[in-house]
Amino acid sequence: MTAPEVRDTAEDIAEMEIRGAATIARAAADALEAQAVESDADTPEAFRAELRAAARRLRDTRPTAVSLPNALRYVLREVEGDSVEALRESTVSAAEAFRANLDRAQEDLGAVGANRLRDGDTIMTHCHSTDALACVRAALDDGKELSAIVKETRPRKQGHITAKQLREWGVPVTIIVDNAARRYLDDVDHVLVGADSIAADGSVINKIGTSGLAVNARERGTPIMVAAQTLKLHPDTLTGHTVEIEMRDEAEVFTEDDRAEVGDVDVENPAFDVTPPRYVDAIVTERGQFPPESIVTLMRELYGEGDTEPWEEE
Ligand code: RI2
Repeated sequence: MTAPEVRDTAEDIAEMEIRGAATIARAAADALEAQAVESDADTPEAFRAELRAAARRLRDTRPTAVSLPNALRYVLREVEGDSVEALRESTVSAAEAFRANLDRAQEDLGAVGANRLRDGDTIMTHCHSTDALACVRAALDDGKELSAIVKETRPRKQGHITAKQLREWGVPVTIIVDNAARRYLDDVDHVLVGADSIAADGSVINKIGTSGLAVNARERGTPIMVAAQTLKLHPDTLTGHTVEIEMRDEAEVFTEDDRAEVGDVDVENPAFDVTPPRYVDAIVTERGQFPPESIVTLMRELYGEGDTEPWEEE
């Protein structure tokens, strides 16, 4: 059987009810745990097969944020035992360990990122990233005062989530539309964004619009800081694979009414873009900050050269 939580989580990730690379990873680990707890498999083989099927279902929801398959790999590789009960217990403790690591990584990353932020600095944000906000939180906890220019982030306006969080923390916020970013870059001390995936060459895959922002920021001389825990490192890129960019439904950017008004046009709605490493000043992780070109060393240390995926059929 497939646990209802697996189906619900998969749907919620696909619909972006659950979103943000780290949050998706946590939800995936939770769903595997639910699968293990609710499984009625009567043999270890059947239990493992169900868990692999659940992982495939979760993995197939969105293609770009590598935190999702990295979470599934982490949990599945810890599953061990000769009985259903032992397998169940090991899955539950793997999910618990995964969540604890995630929390710790984000806190440690925040402390590193906060060191880059000075009292009185203004940041510019794009989309909503819990890793990026962890840096702000840690800087505020250090007693620094910050203000923020928050890009709206079309088409789904996740900038509003960032603005709400920053206001709850007492940070003064100015919202701008995405197209206004360059005009405000001279007023900004740091561009601070998250990442859905980091490639072996140090390219940053993040919400559509990040690359244009980074190019503009470089041209204005504004430093670009990417907050990304190591869960965002994409191991497949070590062996030459590229990161798939999710194309989302056109209805997010062009409605039926728009079509009736405008006529027959093609619509493209990429969710992410790729920022080349030369436009990024630092990638901030829980292991310290790295120039993007050196991230490959950390990736190799943490993920090796890759092997068969634990959700493939045996
Ligand atoms: P955290 C989001 O993608 C944004 O691109 C954001 O920068 C990134 O995930 C990382 O978020 P989406 O799920 O893991 O909104 O830092 O498409 O929370």
